[in-house]
Amino acid sequence: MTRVVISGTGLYRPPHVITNAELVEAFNAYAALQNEKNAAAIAAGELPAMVPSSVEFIEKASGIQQRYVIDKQGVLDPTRMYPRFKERPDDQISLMAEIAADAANKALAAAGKTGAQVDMVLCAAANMQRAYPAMAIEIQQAIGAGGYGFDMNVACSSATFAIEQAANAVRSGTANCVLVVNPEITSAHLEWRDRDCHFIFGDVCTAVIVERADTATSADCWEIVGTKLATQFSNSIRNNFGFMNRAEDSDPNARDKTFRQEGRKVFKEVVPLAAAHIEAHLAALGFEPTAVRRFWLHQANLGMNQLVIKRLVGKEVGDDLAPLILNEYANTASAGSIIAFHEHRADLARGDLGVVCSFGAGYSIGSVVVRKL
Ligand code: CO8
Repeated sequence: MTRVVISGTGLYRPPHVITNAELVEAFNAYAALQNEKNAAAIAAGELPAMVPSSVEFIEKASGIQQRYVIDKQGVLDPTRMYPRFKERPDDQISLMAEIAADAANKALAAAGKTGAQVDMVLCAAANMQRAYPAMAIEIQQAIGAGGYGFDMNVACSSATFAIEQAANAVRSGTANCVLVVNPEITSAHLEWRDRDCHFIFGDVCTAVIVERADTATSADCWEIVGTKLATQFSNSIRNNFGFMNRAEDSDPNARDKTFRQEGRKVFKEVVPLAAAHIEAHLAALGFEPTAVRRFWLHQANLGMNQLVIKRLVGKEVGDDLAPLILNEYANTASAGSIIAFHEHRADLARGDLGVVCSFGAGYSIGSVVVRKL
């Protein structure tokens, strides 16, 4: 069978940082404005007063210390509380394709490939900028790729699910060199005015080159030993934004049209699912979890990742086994585990085994077992 490798990765990191202190200051200013505006209704018991957020809570509950965003001013403006993007004309590259091309070109350079050698583009992300044409086709054009492209969305598991599609396409011969790209502009679909979740997400884009092992020239190749995907329906993480909103005469600004979740429930339900998934995947390939040199896990919550690893290896372990990037990037939806893989693999040796694993809305879990060549 054709052996398939990941031969390069790339990362687009937005120019602006929002620290927890800045975020909380903006949220609390927004809450004070709302309480002032609704003072009479609050006094009459018709509306609850908004409660301030806190840096201590955010760091303790999630491990997040800051996040990168494409636009900072709009998010931190207490009279707005979401990013401000300029609408672009149809003949200009779209924002999502622009950041995707940036990450893609970096991944191509790392893999020693040109855009023209790519014959399949998968744009895999939790949100797409528009309905059509597919983002992947615009990205295909931006990097000068041939073949074909399409979009896919499995929320936080989009990247791992796309890596399996890429590996299968290469194995079956329908593609030779695949770009998987994950432009996550989460700031546009995060409810920055909701204290329960305003701290969770950040913007970023990751890219991965998946190709035949016999065409790969990169000095940093990772054989895809196996992939395993699983989904199980849940309403615990949900966003009802969609093309039928207008026909339903629903309020486009209603709370259910942006990200919402029952965080504690997700935490409790997903930790055992993710640990069992990884364990079963490794067992099917003939490996014990203790044989794994590194786990590049989905980056939603520090405590969640610690628990998944504890279930797998039976003890508390440090950052070396499962490096954390969410302290710097926050939750970047499908890009999180790929950022961890991108930033924390240089120290591994030939033959080392690793697992990239995502988990999130759906629920969805995807694992990719890799070995350094
Ligand atoms: N400041 C101060 N206090 C707060 C705040 C705040 N900001 N927020 C909540 N509190 C209070 C609550 O009111 C509560 O108070 P009380 O005890 O008096 O009722 C207390 O703190 C505890 O609240 P929670 O139970 O909500 O807090 P948790 O300890 O559970 O922490 C977390 C909340 C951090 C959200 C945590 O539950 C978590 O991380 N869960 C896992 C979530 C997860 O993994 N989600 C999946 C990721 S999302 C995904 O799959 C991608 C979707 C697509 C992306 C779309 C882009 C936008």
